[in-house]
Amino acid sequence: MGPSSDSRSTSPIQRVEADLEHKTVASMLNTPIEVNLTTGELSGDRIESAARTITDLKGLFRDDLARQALDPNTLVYRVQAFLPVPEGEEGGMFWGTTFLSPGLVGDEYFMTKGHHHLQRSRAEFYLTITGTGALILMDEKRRTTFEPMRPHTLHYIPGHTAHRVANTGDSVLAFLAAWPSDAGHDYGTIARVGFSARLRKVGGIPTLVEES
Ligand code: M6P
Ligand code: ZN
Repeated sequence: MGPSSDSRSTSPIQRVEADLEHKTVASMLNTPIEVNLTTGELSGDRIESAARTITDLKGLFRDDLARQALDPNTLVYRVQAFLPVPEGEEGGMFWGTTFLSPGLVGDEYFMTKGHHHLQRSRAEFYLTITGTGALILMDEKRRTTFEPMRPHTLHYIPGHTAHRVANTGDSVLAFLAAWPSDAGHDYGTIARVGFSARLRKVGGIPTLVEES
């Protein structure tokens, strides 16, 4: 046997260097997030989750008596998010999935709270995975419009535009979202003045009805 196969031939310094190299390689191995493109579900150990029940959404719908008549634990939507940098930090990106249940409160479709971005200029993408619905957009002049959402539709939400999603179908509406890490959420403005129109089921058809 030659000296190279004898462990005693490796000096302590060489052994430490070999260990360090091993640790460096190990610390460079990040486990990526996985996106199930059939359901929209995100998985991985850095995913955060939040849920909104019909009770959490007091004040959101036009007909509060109809809201109160529903089971208080009814899940309206849940959100998964991958926030790789702290919220508010400039230059990063966030990724999320929203799962919006089907349902009505009176004649108004189940919907997300909706928000402006705190930094008004920040834009966002939504990509529908499954289900049908509507992306409701309101510009700075309070003009409200909507875009139909169905599997594989991609929606660009420009800056300075409030946005919310309603489920107009009878199955879960799941959509992916990507937005800048410094966008932030301004819910207060919507809570105070709302959108100028609501998406209601009129004669069986989703219709934007101006607020009186
Ligand atoms: C998308 C993104 C998120 C948002 C979520 C639910 O996933 O726009 O930033 O939080 O929808 O919408 P909301 O915050 O209006 O309840
Ligand atoms: Zn947004």
